[in-house]
Amino acid sequence: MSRLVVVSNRVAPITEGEPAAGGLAVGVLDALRAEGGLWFGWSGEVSNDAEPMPNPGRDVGRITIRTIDLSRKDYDEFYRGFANGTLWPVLHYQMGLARFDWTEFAGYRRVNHLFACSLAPILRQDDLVWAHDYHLLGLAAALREAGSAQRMGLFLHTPFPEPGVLMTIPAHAELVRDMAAYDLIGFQTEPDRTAFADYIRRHAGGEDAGDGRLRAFGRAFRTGVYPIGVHVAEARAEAELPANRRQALRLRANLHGRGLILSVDRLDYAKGLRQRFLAFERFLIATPEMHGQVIFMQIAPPSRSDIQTYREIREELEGEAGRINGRFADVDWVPLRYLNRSFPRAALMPLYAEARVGLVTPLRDGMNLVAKEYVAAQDPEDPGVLVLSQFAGAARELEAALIVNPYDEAGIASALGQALAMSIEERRGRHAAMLDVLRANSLDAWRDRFVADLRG
Ligand code: GDG
Repeated sequence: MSRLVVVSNRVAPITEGEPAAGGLAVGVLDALRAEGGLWFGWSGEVSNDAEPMPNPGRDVGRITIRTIDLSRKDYDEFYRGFANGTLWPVLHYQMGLARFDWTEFAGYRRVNHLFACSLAPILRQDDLVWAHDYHLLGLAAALREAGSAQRMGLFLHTPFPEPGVLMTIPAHAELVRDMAAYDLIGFQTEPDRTAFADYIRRHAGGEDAGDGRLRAFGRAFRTGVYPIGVHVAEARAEAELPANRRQALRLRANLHGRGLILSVDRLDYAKGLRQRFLAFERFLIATPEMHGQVIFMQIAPPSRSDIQTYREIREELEGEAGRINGRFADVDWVPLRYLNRSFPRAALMPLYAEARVGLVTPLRDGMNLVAKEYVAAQDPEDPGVLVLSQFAGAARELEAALIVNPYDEAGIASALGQALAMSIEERRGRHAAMLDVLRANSLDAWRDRFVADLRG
């Protein structure tokens, strides 16, 4: 059987016998562990050399890890520049926060070529190449230029925006032409796939041959929808494991029976944290009887902190948290707990299980695994309520959540009231419906379907 070669911007630090950190890493590792394979990507190191040499390969069980370092110029133009300064905001419909610079776009393409030049010589003829995410839209095109003819697939973890939004990036045509060099492009939801197909038809002179097949730029390729999932039973088991519950028990003792609203997000403007803080404030204004009865805890590990827009959102949130607490706190109650730090994954699941409400309100999100983990971690006999943004990919599947518009502070405030007052029968019913969907669209199903379609 053909070997699986996974390419992602970062190769997650993995150690044999230890669980991996996040959704992508878990999904990729499962795939590689099952059949063995190669994982290729950036080491996370920025080198002082202008042209760093590839690092020596390393085997972890049946997985071979190959990494390259980036030069300072690559890091600035590719990673901080086009990938996270242009693509990330535009893919999340935040055009006002995006910048564009042709030099950075050239740097983005250069790094895609750098990946391709290091990878092409170690590829075997019948390898399957599975690239991940918005950093590598140009990898297949670069590999083809380097003479690689293997089957290549891309899974985009972010949303794909409507053509008018994508076209705010001056290099949109080059980007999409590069993407067409893949044999399979996977999206999180049908609207993402449709937006891409619309662009191909209306702006790239291509055609839609039906059944996800597209033709453009002299190539035929496939698109499909593969909603990423979670390991459902594992999340619940981790939530119940005594060794994981240390923090959760401390939290419970400290809540004194107050209802907990919990949010967990990388500190990113696309996650809608500011609007969420204001919605919580709106809730406190509207329900004085809940003062002293409820606590909102926001866990927000810092992310991409060397990018200006990310520093700004961090300062802004610190200001808002202080202001809201200053306005409402009492001698024995502080309504908002803002934790600007990360937790071990194992400790997160029991924290989800403690929360009466999981508040997940991104402005846009490809999927949002926190929403799915929150549901999976609940006790089915006494589950909490998920309040979920209509603009998270997860809302396409988790229809039994309380669906809100993340820009509607009053709407979120009212959903919080509804969630906190919900009867146990209704909570159980909604939770069971969501659990069914999570089981059907598990992380295993995501990986197996993508790899099977890529094998084609
Ligand atoms: C991208 C897309 C898509 C969070 N805090 C901690 C921690 N986490 C873990 C969560 C979850 C993961 O990180 C975050 O996943 P999300 O899906 O919520 O968001 P992104 O990071 O933006 O992921 C997204 C995803 O890719 C997969 O395709 O769903 O739309 O943007 O698993 O649990 N993990 C640990 N400590 C923390 O403090 N260990």
